[in-house]
Amino acid sequence: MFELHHFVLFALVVASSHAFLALPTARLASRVSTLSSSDPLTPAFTTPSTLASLEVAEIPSYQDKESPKVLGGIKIGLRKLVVVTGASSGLGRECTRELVNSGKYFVIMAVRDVEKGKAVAKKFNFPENSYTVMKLELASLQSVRDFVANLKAFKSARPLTHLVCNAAVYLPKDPKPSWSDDGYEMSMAVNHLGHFLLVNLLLDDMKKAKGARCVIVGSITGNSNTVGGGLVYPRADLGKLKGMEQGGKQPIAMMDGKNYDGAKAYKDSKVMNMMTVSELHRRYHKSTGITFASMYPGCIAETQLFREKRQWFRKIFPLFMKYVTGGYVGEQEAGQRLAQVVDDPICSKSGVYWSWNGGAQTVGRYDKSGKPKGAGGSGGEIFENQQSDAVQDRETAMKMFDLSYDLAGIS
Ligand code: NDP
Ligand code: PMR
Repeated sequence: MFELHHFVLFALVVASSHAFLALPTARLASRVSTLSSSDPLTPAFTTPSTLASLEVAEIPSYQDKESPKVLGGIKIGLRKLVVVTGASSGLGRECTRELVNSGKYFVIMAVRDVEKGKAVAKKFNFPENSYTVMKLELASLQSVRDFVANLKAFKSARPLTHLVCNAAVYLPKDPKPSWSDDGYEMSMAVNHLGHFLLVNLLLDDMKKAKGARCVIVGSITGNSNTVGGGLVYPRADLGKLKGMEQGGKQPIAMMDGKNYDGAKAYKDSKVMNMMTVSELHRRYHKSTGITFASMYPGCIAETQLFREKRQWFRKIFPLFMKYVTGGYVGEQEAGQRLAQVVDDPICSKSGVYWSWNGGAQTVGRYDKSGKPKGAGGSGGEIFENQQSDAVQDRETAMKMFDLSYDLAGIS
Protein backbone atom coordinates (compact mmCIF):
# COMPACT_ATOMS: atom_id res chain seq x y z
CA MET A 1 0.00 0.00 0.00
CA PHE A 2 1.08 3.46 -0.83
CA GLU A 3 0.04 5.03 2.46
CA LEU A 4 0.53 8.42 4.10
CA HIS A 5 3.82 7.49 5.72
CA HIS A 6 5.05 6.44 2.29
CA PHE A 7 4.34 9.95 1.05
CA VAL A 8 6.09 11.56 4.01
CA LEU A 9 9.09 9.32 3.54
CA PHE A 10 8.85 9.99 -0.11
CA ALA A 11 9.00 13.76 0.37
CA LEU A 12 12.03 13.42 2.60
CA VAL A 13 13.98 11.36 0.18
CA VAL A 14 13.03 13.05 -3.06
CA ALA A 15 15.87 15.52 -2.86
CA SER A 16 18.46 12.83 -2.36
CA SER A 17 16.99 10.07 -4.45
CA HIS A 18 18.96 10.77 -7.59
CA ALA A 19 22.21 10.57 -5.71
CA PHE A 20 21.22 7.19 -4.32
CA LEU A 21 20.08 5.99 -7.65
CA ALA A 22 23.46 6.52 -9.20
CA LEU A 23 25.54 4.00 -7.35
CA PRO A 24 28.08 3.13 -9.96
CA THR A 25 31.34 1.68 -8.76
CA ALA A 26 32.94 1.18 -12.10
CA ARG A 27 30.91 2.91 -14.73
CA LEU A 28 31.83 1.73 -18.16
CA ALA A 29 33.22 4.22 -20.56
CA SER A 30 30.46 3.96 -23.09
CA ARG A 31 27.43 1.95 -23.82
CA VAL A 32 28.14 -0.61 -26.46
CA SER A 33 25.47 -0.77 -29.08
CA THR A 34 22.66 -3.20 -28.50
CA LEU A 35 21.31 -5.71 -30.91
CA SER A 36 20.86 -4.90 -34.53
CA SER A 37 17.84 -6.16 -36.36
CA SER A 38 19.67 -6.71 -39.60
CA ASP A 39 22.17 -9.26 -38.45
CA PRO A 40 23.85 -11.12 -41.30
CA LEU A 41 23.82 -14.36 -39.31
CA THR A 42 20.21 -15.04 -40.17
CA PRO A 43 19.77 -17.01 -43.34
CA ALA A 44 16.51 -16.51 -45.15
CA PHE A 45 15.01 -19.93 -44.51
CA THR A 46 11.50 -20.83 -45.36
CA THR A 47 10.21 -22.78 -42.42
CA PRO A 48 7.64 -25.55 -42.30
CA SER A 49 4.45 -24.48 -40.60
CA THR A 50 5.07 -26.99 -37.84
CA LEU A 51 5.24 -26.47 -34.16
CA ALA A 52 5.10 -23.08 -32.60
CA SER A 53 4.46 -24.43 -29.15
CA LEU A 54 5.20 -27.38 -26.94
CA GLU A 55 3.02 -28.67 -24.18
CA VAL A 56 4.56 -31.29 -21.95
CA ALA A 57 2.93 -34.06 -23.91
CA GLU A 58 3.85 -32.71 -27.34
CA ILE A 59 7.54 -33.42 -27.70
CA PRO A 60 8.39 -33.37 -31.38
CA SER A 61 10.68 -35.99 -32.77
CA TYR A 62 14.06 -34.60 -33.62
CA GLN A 63 13.87 -34.77 -37.37
CA ASP A 64 17.30 -33.86 -38.59
CA LYS A 65 20.11 -35.35 -36.56
CA GLU A 66 22.66 -34.53 -39.26
CA SER A 67 22.13 -30.82 -39.30
CA PRO A 68 22.51 -28.90 -36.06
CA LYS A 69 20.65 -26.06 -37.72
CA VAL A 70 17.27 -27.77 -37.52
CA LEU A 71 15.40 -28.12 -34.25
CA GLY A 72 12.13 -29.98 -33.84
CA GLY A 73 11.50 -29.54 -37.55
CA ILE A 74 12.22 -25.81 -37.47
CA LYS A 75 15.16 -24.52 -39.46
CA ILE A 76 16.83 -22.07 -37.14
CA GLY A 77 20.03 -21.45 -39.05
CA LEU A 78 22.90 -20.04 -37.04
CA ARG A 79 20.75 -18.56 -34.32
CA LYS A 80 21.97 -19.20 -30.80
CA LEU A 81 19.65 -21.00 -28.44
CA VAL A 82 18.27 -19.02 -25.54
CA VAL A 83 15.65 -19.89 -22.92
CA VAL A 84 13.71 -16.95 -21.46
CA THR A 85 11.43 -17.70 -18.51
CA GLY A 86 8.33 -15.53 -18.14
CA ALA A 87 8.52 -14.57 -21.82
CA SER A 88 4.77 -13.95 -21.92
CA SER A 89 4.77 -10.58 -20.15
CA GLY A 90 6.70 -7.44 -19.23
CA LEU A 91 10.47 -7.65 -19.17
CA GLY A 92 10.65 -11.23 -20.44
CA ARG A 93 8.36 -10.50 -23.38
CA GLU A 94 10.31 -7.40 -24.41
CA CYS A 95 13.66 -9.15 -24.03
CA THR A 96 12.35 -11.97 -26.21
CA ARG A 97 11.19 -9.44 -28.81
CA GLU A 98 14.61 -7.85 -28.86
CA LEU A 99 16.46 -11.16 -29.16
CA VAL A 100 14.13 -12.50 -31.85
CA ASN A 101 14.34 -9.32 -33.91
CA SER A 102 18.12 -9.24 -33.66
CA GLY A 103 18.18 -12.29 -35.91
CA LYS A 104 20.84 -13.88 -33.74
CA TYR A 105 18.75 -15.88 -31.30
CA PHE A 106 16.21 -18.66 -31.34
CA VAL A 107 14.15 -18.06 -28.20
CA ILE A 108 12.54 -20.84 -26.25
CA MET A 109 9.75 -18.97 -24.53
CA ALA A 110 9.40 -20.82 -21.21
CA VAL A 111 5.95 -19.88 -19.94
CA ARG A 112 3.30 -21.11 -17.54
CA ASP A 113 0.51 -20.29 -20.00
CA VAL A 114 1.33 -21.64 -23.45
CA GLU A 115 -1.64 -19.95 -25.15
CA LYS A 116 -0.54 -16.58 -23.75
CA GLY A 117 2.99 -17.20 -25.03
CA LYS A 118 1.67 -18.06 -28.49
CA ALA A 119 -0.48 -14.93 -28.51
CA VAL A 120 2.58 -12.79 -27.73
CA ALA A 121 4.51 -14.38 -30.60
CA LYS A 122 1.57 -13.79 -32.93
CA LYS A 123 1.03 -10.20 -31.82
CA PHE A 124 4.65 -9.30 -32.48
CA ASN A 125 4.95 -11.34 -35.67
CA PHE A 126 7.89 -13.45 -34.53
CA PRO A 127 9.17 -15.41 -37.53
CA GLU A 128 8.68 -19.17 -37.12
CA ASN A 129 12.40 -19.79 -37.30
CA SER A 130 13.01 -17.58 -34.30
CA TYR A 131 11.05 -19.03 -31.39
CA THR A 132 9.05 -21.81 -29.83
CA VAL A 133 6.79 -21.82 -26.78
CA MET A 134 7.25 -24.41 -24.06
CA LYS A 135 5.37 -25.02 -20.85
CA LEU A 136 7.24 -24.17 -17.65
CA GLU A 137 5.40 -23.87 -14.34
CA LEU A 138 8.02 -22.67 -11.89
CA ALA A 139 5.75 -23.36 -8.92
CA SER A 140 6.29 -27.07 -9.53
CA LEU A 141 9.72 -28.69 -9.34
CA GLN A 142 8.34 -31.56 -11.44
CA SER A 143 7.33 -29.09 -14.16
CA VAL A 144 10.89 -27.71 -14.16
CA ARG A 145 12.23 -31.24 -14.63
CA ASP A 146 9.67 -31.90 -17.39
CA PHE A 147 10.63 -28.68 -19.10
CA VAL A 148 14.31 -29.63 -19.11
CA ALA A 149 13.49 -33.10 -20.50
CA ASN A 150 11.36 -31.50 -23.24
CA LEU A 151 14.02 -28.95 -24.01
CA LYS A 152 16.66 -31.64 -24.35
CA ALA A 153 14.43 -33.70 -26.64
CA PHE A 154 13.73 -30.61 -28.72
CA LYS A 155 17.28 -29.43 -29.18
CA SER A 156 18.93 -32.85 -29.09
CA ALA A 157 22.72 -32.56 -28.84
CA ARG A 158 22.86 -28.87 -29.62
CA PRO A 159 23.84 -27.09 -26.39
CA LEU A 160 21.90 -24.25 -24.89
CA THR A 161 23.93 -21.06 -25.18
CA HIS A 162 21.90 -18.69 -23.00
CA LEU A 163 19.51 -18.97 -20.09
CA VAL A 164 17.51 -15.99 -18.83
CA CYS A 165 15.78 -16.50 -15.47
CA ASN A 166 13.27 -13.67 -15.49
CA ALA A 167 9.85 -14.93 -14.34
CA ALA A 168 8.60 -13.79 -10.95
CA VAL A 169 5.58 -13.10 -8.80
CA TYR A 170 5.08 -10.30 -6.28
CA LEU A 171 2.36 -11.00 -3.70
CA PRO A 172 2.35 -8.03 -1.31
CA LYS A 173 -1.34 -8.07 -0.41
CA ASP A 174 -2.05 -11.63 0.59
CA PRO A 175 -2.28 -11.83 4.40
CA LYS A 176 -1.54 -15.54 4.24
CA PRO A 177 1.09 -17.28 2.18
CA SER A 178 0.20 -19.29 -0.88
CA TRP A 179 2.12 -22.49 -1.55
CA SER A 180 3.76 -24.08 -4.53
CA ASP A 181 3.00 -27.68 -5.56
CA ASP A 182 5.92 -28.73 -3.39
CA GLY A 183 4.75 -26.81 -0.32
CA TYR A 184 7.07 -23.80 -0.54
CA GLU A 185 6.01 -20.17 -0.17
CA MET A 186 5.03 -19.06 -3.68
CA SER A 187 7.36 -16.13 -4.36
CA MET A 188 10.39 -18.01 -3.01
CA ALA A 189 9.38 -21.07 -5.04
CA VAL A 190 8.77 -19.30 -8.35
CA ASN A 191 11.36 -16.53 -8.20
CA HIS A 192 14.21 -18.51 -6.65
CA LEU A 193 13.80 -22.26 -6.19
CA GLY A 194 12.33 -23.15 -9.58
CA HIS A 195 15.06 -21.16 -11.29
CA PHE A 196 17.71 -22.63 -9.01
CA LEU A 197 16.71 -26.12 -10.13
CA LEU A 198 16.46 -25.04 -13.76
CA VAL A 199 19.97 -23.59 -13.80
CA ASN A 200 21.47 -26.59 -12.06
CA LEU A 201 19.81 -29.02 -14.47
CA LEU A 202 21.16 -27.09 -17.47
CA LEU A 203 24.72 -26.33 -16.36
CA ASP A 204 26.24 -29.49 -17.83
CA ASP A 205 24.61 -28.82 -21.15
CA MET A 206 25.52 -25.12 -21.25
CA LYS A 207 29.17 -25.70 -20.49
CA LYS A 208 29.45 -27.40 -23.89
CA ALA A 209 28.54 -24.12 -25.59
CA LYS A 210 31.13 -21.49 -26.39
CA GLY A 211 30.35 -18.17 -24.73
CA ALA A 212 27.39 -19.45 -22.72
CA ARG A 213 25.63 -17.00 -20.41
CA CYS A 214 23.20 -17.42 -17.57
CA VAL A 215 21.37 -14.29 -16.43
CA ILE A 216 19.15 -14.08 -13.36
CA VAL A 217 17.13 -10.88 -12.91
CA GLY A 218 17.71 -9.20 -9.55
CA SER A 219 16.41 -5.91 -8.14
CA ILE A 220 17.30 -2.72 -6.38
CA THR A 221 14.63 -3.49 -3.78
CA GLY A 222 16.69 -6.44 -2.57
CA ASN A 223 19.64 -4.12 -1.97
CA SER A 224 19.53 -2.20 1.29
CA ASN A 225 22.25 0.22 0.12
CA THR A 226 19.61 2.02 -1.97
CA VAL A 227 16.56 4.18 -1.25
CA GLY A 228 14.23 1.67 -2.93
CA GLY A 229 15.65 -1.24 -0.95
CA GLY A 230 16.91 0.38 2.24
CA LEU A 231 14.33 3.00 3.20
CA VAL A 232 11.14 1.39 2.01
CA TYR A 233 9.89 -1.27 4.39
CA PRO A 234 9.83 -4.18 4.64
CA ARG A 235 13.52 -4.65 3.97
CA ALA A 236 14.97 -7.80 2.49
CA ASP A 237 16.65 -9.86 5.18
CA LEU A 238 17.46 -13.56 5.07
CA GLY A 239 18.59 -13.46 8.70
CA LYS A 240 20.32 -16.68 9.66
CA LEU A 241 18.18 -18.66 7.23
CA LYS A 242 16.40 -20.39 10.10
CA GLY A 243 13.28 -21.10 8.03
CA MET A 244 15.30 -22.58 5.23
CA GLU A 245 17.30 -24.68 7.67
CA GLN A 246 14.05 -26.15 8.94
CA GLY A 247 13.15 -27.33 5.46
CA GLY A 248 11.40 -24.12 4.33
CA LYS A 249 8.13 -25.96 3.74
CA GLN A 250 4.54 -25.27 4.77
CA PRO A 251 3.82 -23.91 7.38
CA ILE A 252 7.24 -22.22 7.23
CA ALA A 253 6.83 -19.33 4.80
CA MET A 254 9.80 -17.06 5.36
CA MET A 255 13.37 -18.15 4.86
CA ASP A 256 14.45 -16.23 7.97
CA GLY A 257 11.86 -18.25 9.94
CA LYS A 258 9.82 -15.14 10.90
CA ASN A 259 6.16 -14.30 10.20
CA TYR A 260 4.88 -14.12 6.65
CA ASP A 261 5.17 -10.83 4.80
CA GLY A 262 4.49 -11.05 1.08
CA ALA A 263 6.44 -7.93 0.07
CA LYS A 264 9.43 -9.10 2.10
CA ALA A 265 9.19 -12.60 0.62
CA TYR A 266 9.57 -11.03 -2.84
CA LYS A 267 12.53 -8.91 -1.80
CA ASP A 268 14.15 -11.89 -0.06
CA SER A 269 13.71 -13.92 -3.24
CA LYS A 270 15.52 -11.21 -5.21
CA VAL A 271 18.38 -11.36 -2.72
CA MET A 272 18.48 -15.11 -3.29
CA ASN A 273 18.53 -14.52 -7.06
CA MET A 274 21.51 -12.19 -6.77
CA MET A 275 23.33 -14.43 -4.28
CA THR A 276 22.73 -17.40 -6.58
CA VAL A 277 24.54 -15.60 -9.38
CA SER A 278 27.49 -14.77 -7.12
CA GLU A 279 27.74 -18.37 -5.94
CA LEU A 280 27.36 -19.80 -9.44
CA HIS A 281 30.16 -17.50 -10.52
CA ARG A 282 32.44 -18.51 -7.65
CA ARG A 283 31.72 -22.22 -7.94
CA TYR A 284 31.36 -22.77 -11.67
CA HIS A 285 32.63 -19.93 -13.82
CA LYS A 286 36.23 -21.14 -14.08
CA SER A 287 35.39 -24.81 -14.59
CA THR A 288 32.52 -24.29 -17.07
CA GLY A 289 33.41 -21.04 -18.84
CA ILE A 290 29.79 -19.93 -18.39
CA THR A 291 29.23 -16.23 -17.68
CA PHE A 292 26.88 -15.71 -14.74
CA ALA A 293 25.25 -12.32 -14.40
CA SER A 294 22.54 -10.50 -12.55
CA MET A 295 20.95 -7.17 -13.38
CA TYR A 296 18.51 -4.52 -12.27
CA PRO A 297 16.60 -3.23 -15.30
CA GLY A 298 15.24 -0.07 -13.65
CA CYS A 299 11.74 0.33 -12.24
CA ILE A 300 9.42 -1.02 -14.94
CA ALA A 301 6.48 0.49 -13.15
CA GLU A 302 3.79 -0.55 -15.65
CA THR A 303 4.25 -4.31 -15.80
CA GLN A 304 1.91 -6.99 -14.54
CA LEU A 305 4.25 -7.54 -11.57
CA PHE A 306 2.01 -5.05 -9.77
CA ARG A 307 -1.21 -6.89 -10.60
CA GLU A 308 -2.11 -7.23 -6.92
CA LYS A 309 -1.77 -3.51 -6.29
CA ARG A 310 -4.79 -1.19 -6.31
CA GLN A 311 -5.63 0.74 -9.47
CA TRP A 312 -4.69 4.11 -8.00
CA PHE A 313 -1.27 2.82 -7.03
CA ARG A 314 -0.74 1.47 -10.52
CA LYS A 315 -1.57 4.93 -11.93
CA ILE A 316 0.59 6.94 -9.52
CA PHE A 317 3.56 4.60 -9.24
CA PRO A 318 4.87 5.15 -12.82
CA LEU A 319 4.52 8.93 -12.40
CA PHE A 320 6.35 8.82 -9.08
CA MET A 321 9.14 6.75 -10.60
CA LYS A 322 9.32 8.91 -13.73
CA TYR A 323 9.18 12.39 -12.26
CA VAL A 324 10.38 11.99 -8.68
CA THR A 325 12.91 9.21 -8.34
CA GLY A 326 13.96 9.09 -11.98
CA GLY A 327 14.13 5.31 -11.65
CA TYR A 328 11.44 4.60 -14.26
CA VAL A 329 12.09 2.57 -17.35
CA GLY A 330 9.59 1.54 -20.03
CA GLU A 331 9.00 -2.13 -20.76
CA GLN A 332 10.64 -2.01 -24.14
CA GLU A 333 13.77 -0.27 -22.95
CA ALA A 334 14.01 -2.66 -20.01
CA GLY A 335 13.80 -5.56 -22.47
CA GLN A 336 16.64 -4.04 -24.46
CA ARG A 337 18.68 -3.84 -21.29
CA LEU A 338 18.14 -7.49 -20.45
CA ALA A 339 18.92 -8.42 -24.05
CA GLN A 340 22.11 -6.41 -23.76
CA VAL A 341 23.25 -8.57 -20.84
CA VAL A 342 22.56 -11.62 -23.00
CA ASP A 343 24.31 -10.36 -26.09
CA ASP A 344 26.73 -7.49 -25.58
CA PRO A 345 30.43 -8.46 -25.58
CA ILE A 346 30.86 -6.08 -22.63
CA CYS A 347 28.62 -8.35 -20.59
CA SER A 348 30.76 -11.44 -21.09
CA LYS A 349 32.35 -10.63 -17.73
CA SER A 350 31.08 -13.07 -15.11
CA GLY A 351 29.80 -12.37 -11.60
CA VAL A 352 28.53 -8.86 -12.34
CA TYR A 353 25.32 -7.14 -11.20
CA TRP A 354 24.54 -4.81 -14.12
CA SER A 355 22.58 -1.59 -13.89
CA TRP A 356 21.99 1.49 -16.04
CA ASN A 357 22.45 5.18 -15.45
CA GLY A 358 20.77 8.09 -17.02
CA GLY A 359 17.51 8.89 -18.69
CA ALA A 360 15.77 5.75 -19.66
CA GLN A 361 13.40 6.56 -22.45
CA THR A 362 11.62 4.08 -24.56
CA VAL A 363 12.50 4.72 -28.14
CA GLY A 364 9.89 3.76 -30.71
CA ARG A 365 11.74 0.92 -32.34
CA TYR A 366 8.75 -1.00 -33.61
CA ASP A 367 5.92 -0.06 -35.89
CA LYS A 368 2.30 -0.81 -35.06
CA SER A 369 2.46 -4.33 -36.47
CA GLY A 370 5.40 -5.12 -34.20
CA LYS A 371 8.05 -5.03 -36.93
CA PRO A 372 11.37 -3.45 -35.96
CA LYS A 373 11.94 0.01 -37.38
CA GLY A 374 15.67 -0.33 -37.22
CA ALA A 375 18.30 -0.10 -34.57
CA GLY A 376 17.08 2.43 -32.07
CA GLY A 377 19.02 3.97 -29.29
CA SER A 378 18.28 4.07 -25.64
CA GLY A 379 19.05 6.40 -22.82
CA GLY A 380 20.80 4.52 -20.08
CA GLU A 381 24.46 3.76 -19.75
CA ILE A 382 25.41 0.35 -18.45
CA PHE A 383 27.66 -0.04 -15.42
CA GLU A 384 28.79 -2.66 -12.93
CA ASN A 385 26.75 -1.92 -9.84
CA GLN A 386 27.62 -2.71 -6.26
CA GLN A 387 25.30 -4.83 -4.19
CA SER A 388 24.56 -4.24 -0.52
CA ASP A 389 26.79 -5.83 2.12
CA ALA A 390 23.97 -8.24 2.95
CA VAL A 391 23.73 -9.45 -0.65
CA GLN A 392 27.50 -9.78 -0.78
CA ASP A 393 27.66 -11.74 2.46
CA ARG A 394 29.50 -14.87 1.36
CA GLU A 395 28.66 -16.98 4.39
CA THR A 396 24.91 -16.50 3.96
CA ALA A 397 25.16 -16.94 0.20
CA MET A 398 26.98 -20.27 0.57
CA LYS A 399 24.51 -21.50 3.15
CA MET A 400 21.55 -20.38 1.05
CA PHE A 401 22.99 -22.08 -2.03
CA ASP A 402 23.65 -25.36 -0.23
CA LEU A 403 20.22 -25.39 1.41
CA SER A 404 18.63 -24.66 -1.96
CA TYR A 405 20.05 -27.95 -3.28
CA ASP A 406 18.11 -29.75 -0.53
CA LEU A 407 14.90 -27.78 -1.05
CA ALA A 408 15.01 -28.31 -4.81
CA GLY A 409 15.66 -32.04 -4.36
CA ILE A 410 19.00 -31.94 -6.15
CA SER A 411 21.16 -34.85 -5.03
P1 NDP B 1 5.46 -9.52 -15.13
O1 NDP B 1 4.47 -9.92 -14.12
O2 NDP B 1 5.04 -8.68 -16.27
O3 NDP B 1 6.17 -10.82 -15.73
C1 NDP B 1 6.45 -11.93 -14.93
C2 NDP B 1 6.48 -13.17 -15.78
O4 NDP B 1 6.67 -14.31 -14.92
C3 NDP B 1 5.17 -13.43 -16.54
O5 NDP B 1 5.45 -13.86 -17.83
C4 NDP B 1 4.51 -14.52 -15.73
O6 NDP B 1 3.64 -15.34 -16.49
C5 NDP B 1 5.74 -15.30 -15.28
N1 NDP B 1 5.41 -16.18 -14.16
C6 NDP B 1 4.79 -15.84 -13.01
N2 NDP B 1 4.59 -16.94 -12.26
C7 NDP B 1 5.10 -17.99 -12.94
C8 NDP B 1 5.18 -19.37 -12.69
N3 NDP B 1 4.65 -19.90 -11.59
N4 NDP B 1 5.78 -20.17 -13.60
C9 NDP B 1 6.26 -19.63 -14.73
N5 NDP B 1 6.21 -18.33 -15.04
C10 NDP B 1 5.62 -17.51 -14.15
O7 NDP B 1 6.64 -8.80 -14.30
P2 NDP B 1 7.99 -8.08 -14.77
O8 NDP B 1 8.17 -8.20 -16.21
O9 NDP B 1 7.99 -6.75 -14.13
O10 NDP B 1 9.06 -8.95 -14.00
C11 NDP B 1 10.08 -9.64 -14.67
C12 NDP B 1 11.32 -9.70 -13.79
O11 NDP B 1 11.81 -8.39 -13.55
C13 NDP B 1 11.09 -10.31 -12.42
O12 NDP B 1 12.17 -11.15 -12.11
C14 NDP B 1 11.07 -9.12 -11.49
O13 NDP B 1 11.48 -9.47 -10.20
C15 NDP B 1 12.09 -8.24 -12.17
N6 NDP B 1 12.05 -6.84 -11.83
C16 NDP B 1 10.95 -6.10 -12.13
C17 NDP B 1 10.92 -4.76 -11.81
C18 NDP B 1 9.76 -3.91 -12.10
O14 NDP B 1 9.81 -2.74 -11.74
N7 NDP B 1 8.70 -4.42 -12.73
C19 NDP B 1 12.08 -4.11 -11.18
C20 NDP B 1 13.18 -5.01 -10.90
C21 NDP B 1 13.16 -6.31 -11.25
P3 NDP B 1 2.21 -14.81 -16.99
O15 NDP B 1 2.48 -14.01 -18.21
O16 NDP B 1 1.47 -16.07 -17.28
O17 NDP B 1 1.62 -13.99 -15.89
MG1 PMR C 1 10.10 2.00 -4.54
C1 PMR C 1 15.08 6.17 -5.58
C2 PMR C 1 14.21 5.54 -5.22
C3 PMR C 1 13.43 4.34 -5.50
C4 PMR C 1 13.58 3.35 -6.45
C5 PMR C 1 14.65 3.24 -7.50
C6 PMR C 1 12.54 2.42 -6.26
C7 PMR C 1 12.37 1.26 -7.02
N1 PMR C 1 11.76 2.85 -5.23
C8 PMR C 1 12.28 4.05 -4.74
C9 PMR C 1 11.80 4.83 -3.70
C10 PMR C 1 10.59 4.64 -3.03
N2 PMR C 1 9.74 3.61 -3.26
C11 PMR C 1 10.06 5.51 -2.00
C12 PMR C 1 10.74 6.75 -1.49
C13 PMR C 1 8.87 4.97 -1.62
C14 PMR C 1 7.93 5.49 -0.53
C15 PMR C 1 7.02 6.47 -1.06
C16 PMR C 1 8.66 3.78 -2.41
C17 PMR C 1 7.54 2.97 -2.32
C18 PMR C 1 7.40 1.78 -3.06
C19 PMR C 1 6.32 0.85 -2.97
C20 PMR C 1 5.10 0.94 -2.12
N3 PMR C 1 8.33 1.31 -3.98
C21 PMR C 1 7.89 0.13 -4.43
C22 PMR C 1 6.69 -0.18 -3.84
C23 PMR C 1 6.28 -1.44 -4.35
O1 PMR C 1 5.27 -2.09 -4.09
C24 PMR C 1 7.38 -1.97 -5.25
C25 PMR C 1 8.06 -3.11 -4.58
O2 PMR C 1 8.68 -2.96 -3.54
O3 PMR C 1 8.03 -4.27 -5.17
C26 PMR C 1 8.78 -5.26 -4.50
C27 PMR C 1 8.35 -0.81 -5.34
C28 PMR C 1 9.50 -0.62 -6.08
N4 PMR C 1 10.32 0.47 -5.93
C29 PMR C 1 11.34 0.37 -6.84
C30 PMR C 1 11.16 -0.81 -7.60
C31 PMR C 1 12.08 -1.27 -8.71
C32 PMR C 1 10.04 -1.42 -7.15
C33 PMR C 1 9.43 -2.63 -7.77
C34 PMR C 1 9.78 -3.87 -8.02
C35 PMR C 1 11.04 -4.65 -7.79
O4 PMR C 1 11.91 -4.35 -7.05
O5 PMR C 1 11.15 -5.60 -8.46
